[in-house]
Amino acid sequence: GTHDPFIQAIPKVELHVHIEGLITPELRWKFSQRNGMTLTHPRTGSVFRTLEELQESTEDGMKPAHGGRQDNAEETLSFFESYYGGFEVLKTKQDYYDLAMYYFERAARMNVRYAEVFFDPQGHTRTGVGWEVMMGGFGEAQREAEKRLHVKSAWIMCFLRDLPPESAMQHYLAALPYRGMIVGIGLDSNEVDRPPVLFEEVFARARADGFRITAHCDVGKSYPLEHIHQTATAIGGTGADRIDHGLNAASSPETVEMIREKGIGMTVCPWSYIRHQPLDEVFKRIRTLFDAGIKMAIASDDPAFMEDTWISENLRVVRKYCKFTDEEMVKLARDAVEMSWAPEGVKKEIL
Ligand code: ES4
Ligand code: ZN
Repeated sequence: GTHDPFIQAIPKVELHVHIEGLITPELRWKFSQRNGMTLTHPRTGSVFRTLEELQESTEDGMKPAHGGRQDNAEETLSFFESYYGGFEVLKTKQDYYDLAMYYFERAARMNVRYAEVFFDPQGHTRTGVGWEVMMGGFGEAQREAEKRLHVKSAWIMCFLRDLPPESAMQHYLAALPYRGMIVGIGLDSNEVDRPPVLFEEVFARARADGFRITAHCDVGKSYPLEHIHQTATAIGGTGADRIDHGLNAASSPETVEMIREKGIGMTVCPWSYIRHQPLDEVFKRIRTLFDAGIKMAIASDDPAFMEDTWISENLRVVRKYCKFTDEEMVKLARDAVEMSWAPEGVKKEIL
């Protein structure tokens, strides 16, 4: 996008970006080529013979069916079909390293100083990748980024809520040897009929072990307010430390007050919502939550699926449509630092 010196100059903390949400068709093609793989359509089984064919099937991934291409509607992949397709091409430690470095290089250029990056281990183990390949590659990139790019980071391990809670617990236990890299536990993937309390056992265990907790609510559309209530008050025993998205809270003054009173911060990724919801409604809700005094971190989510929009583009769009003043933009940037789970010394460096 166009360069904005004010936004560029803000020292940034990124609290909501999925490492797998960075996998563009170009990256997918590059990794598949070097791993000698053939890519196929997940439903029709037809082979993608060129990058262009792959791009054709994924370009409208996030758009609702009626907004997508009409000529090949049944071939067009849904967001989750495209997203999980990206996991298939990651095979080696080098792949994981390169993907993470792709993020850190981009982050450094946007003046991101610290990032808490989501990863979905269940999506990797089901394609046959081992923990040492995945965490080894991520860890090497993380150390290199801190040293060479001055971008510090930590990982948030998300559980796929459309899989059984038992799978979440198995992955939690398997991740414990890597706990030094992991600052928190999250919940993502398809929210339909999957309330957060289904995963209470693993959240309670994680909290007892000293991990921070967050969960996705209302991604792209409104799900029951109950999911936000469970996240804010119940999971991990007393409720999560943060809520990812959760814009539907703005429809309930009692919910807004409860989130504010508990000091729970929300990560807000405007480009994820404006694909599905009317622009004015989205920004009215963000304004309502901000004006109520809820701490908020503007973030990226899945740049590869949202027209290559990253934290800077998300900051730009809230500034424009919420009419945030420069002072309010600075408040947002400071909220992100305060909401982060970075060591106090790292927070002080950024503030
Ligand atoms: C996701 Cl629920 C959801 N929305 C967008 N991106 C995601 N990555 C994993 N879960
Ligand atoms: Zn997300």
